[in-house]
Amino acid sequence: MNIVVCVKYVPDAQGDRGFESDRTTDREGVDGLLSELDEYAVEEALKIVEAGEGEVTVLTMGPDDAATAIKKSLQMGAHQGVHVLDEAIAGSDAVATSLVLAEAVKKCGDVDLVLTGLASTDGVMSVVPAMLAERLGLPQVTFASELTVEGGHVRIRRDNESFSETVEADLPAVVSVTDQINEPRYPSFKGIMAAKKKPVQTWSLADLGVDPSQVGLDAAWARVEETQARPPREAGEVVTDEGQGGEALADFLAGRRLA
Ligand SMILES: Cc1cc2nc3c(=O)[nH]c(=O)nc-3n(C[C@H](O)[C@H](O)[C@@H](O)COP(=O)(O)OP(=O)(O)OC[C@H]3O[C@@H](n4cnc5c(N)ncnc54)[C@H](O)[C@@H]3O)c2cc1C
Repeated sequence: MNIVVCVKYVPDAQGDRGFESDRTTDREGVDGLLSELDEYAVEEALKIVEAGEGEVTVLTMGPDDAATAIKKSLQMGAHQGVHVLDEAIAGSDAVATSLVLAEAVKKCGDVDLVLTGLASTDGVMSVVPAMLAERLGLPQVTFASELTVEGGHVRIRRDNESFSETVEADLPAVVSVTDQINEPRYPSFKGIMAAKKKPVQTWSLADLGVDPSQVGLDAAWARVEETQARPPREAGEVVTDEGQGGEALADFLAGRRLA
């Protein structure tokens, strides 16, 4: 079972995130890391391969620093990495991202399963997996909170508020997983040392046969027109309970039409 896991390098959500003058995400001004939701996809791939056989390849598209996302995945146990790195990619939207990732998956050769996170923690569009499946001509099943691979099929459970459904697709397939699916492992000391020797290939757009005019900000189908920082949170109202706490709470909720 050869699995490709798409992993994105994103600005740390704990940092003070901002935008460039062209309103693309500022990726230099704040530390980046492997998108936390992608750790679940890496963990699931490792579990599948450990229960049988095969290899896990992690694939990222992003600037130099995106190698950090590959490194963390290799430390967790992935076997190899692919980094698509090309200046023309900067400013790409989800449509262009899916094009580049699809061509990279094809170049990886015989792939049985493509796993992704539920969404990146920066763009949070949740559309790249579906676009990727369309471009690869593969079935896609999304939002998996449980996953089994058996006899050439992948079976997943999707949960929503009122019911759960079980969905099956033939392999190869593209599957996005939620943060309910597993508990991602921390890299062990052994894993950190082993990662240093694992192969990472760097591919350009030319290596993938992608025309640079199809990617980047100028080719984006959607543009961010305006950004506004969310106003800082106002200090809460403190009520000292001197016997009237319940009433004060009821008034507070009623005043906001919450009760
Ligand atoms: C309204 C809106 C407008 C936007 N407009 C622009 C714009 O004009 N210009 C611009 O540059 N950007 C724009 N973006 C951002 C851009 O579309 C995303 O950053 C793009 O990389 C993919 O979408 P996403 O990150 O939300 O991925 P999602 O669809 O949320 O990602 C799902 C999964 O796909 C995988 N994945 C996604 N991206 C990568 C990657 N690069 N490498 C590896 N795996 C990946 C990960 O596994 C991830 O968990 C916009 C975003 C929004 C929400």
